[in-house]
Amino acid sequence: MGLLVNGKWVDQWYDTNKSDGTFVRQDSRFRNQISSKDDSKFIPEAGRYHLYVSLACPWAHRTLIFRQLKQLEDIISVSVVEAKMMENGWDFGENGDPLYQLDYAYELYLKADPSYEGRVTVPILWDKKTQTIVNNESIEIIRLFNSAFNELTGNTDDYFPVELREEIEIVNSRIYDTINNGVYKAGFATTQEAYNLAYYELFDSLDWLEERLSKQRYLVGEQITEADWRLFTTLIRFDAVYHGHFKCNRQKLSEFHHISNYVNELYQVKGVAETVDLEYTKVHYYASHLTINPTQIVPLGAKQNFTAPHNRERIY
Ligand SMILES: N[C@@H](CCC(=O)N[C@@H](CS)C(=O)NCC(=O)O)C(=O)O
Repeated sequence: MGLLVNGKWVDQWYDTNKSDGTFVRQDSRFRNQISSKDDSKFIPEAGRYHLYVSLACPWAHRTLIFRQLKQLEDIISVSVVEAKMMENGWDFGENGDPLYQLDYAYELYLKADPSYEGRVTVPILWDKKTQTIVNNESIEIIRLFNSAFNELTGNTDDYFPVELREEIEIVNSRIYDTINNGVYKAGFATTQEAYNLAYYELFDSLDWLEERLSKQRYLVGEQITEADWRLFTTLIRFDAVYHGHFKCNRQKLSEFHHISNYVNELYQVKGVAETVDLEYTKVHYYASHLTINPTQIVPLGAKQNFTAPHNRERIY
């Protein structure tokens, strides 16, 4: 784990903790859009873009789910980095990355911009034509997948409908701060106070969610929206990783009746189960974060069953 400084990779643990021990996430740098407007540098084209992901990463996982839901499998190619992220950061494995045979993701960032400084993160949406990063912010990549390629795929399913946007944003904002990023704030805290705060905020939000999902089937409106998928990728990892490794242990997710039924339902949406790999995910977290788990032992734990029958249709 490290970052790019002055064109060079520096192996260093998170430098992004404030002096009070609070984990702070760096903003993503590549923020281009794909659109068919005349002045657009990046236009929707089949075979032009490539997505680099880790199956462990909840942010990258969103983009993989949207690639499935929006039937982009033949339009956008994808490759998966090695599970472990050690001193050189994300690793492309023995054969290198499929486009340029590079060894590490930081080399791809340098290829996109030799002056890039900072963390090297996944997901990465890459343009094969201009050989650069289009976007490395999952929130923007899923919105782009939601609509930019509709004319090519004919799939017009909309997970960010105009009439629900305001409420989606309100829900997203609490979920991002206290759940998606909240588990990291608990796990990467370096003071007891910072951990306690993240823990209490996280479980307050899970209690709020449990209550909300006892009355409605999805987070916003009557349909699945991006808010559900943004939450799902954190929830599906909860018992396997965040409960133990990140010390988010007031209770397990499976002990929340409504939330766990909701997770099972989303897991069973067509195309989603094949984007989930909890064994790989456990190896990534437990074996890569040496400051939290220096022995790198990956706990065994019971196999989880997300396909258990649920009766949500009948509840509402
Ligand atoms: N804001 C980014 C965050 C992406 C992110 O932090 N990814 C993690 C993996 S879960 C990563 O690549 N971390 C490597 C590092 O920070 O060095 C997004 O949502 O796309």
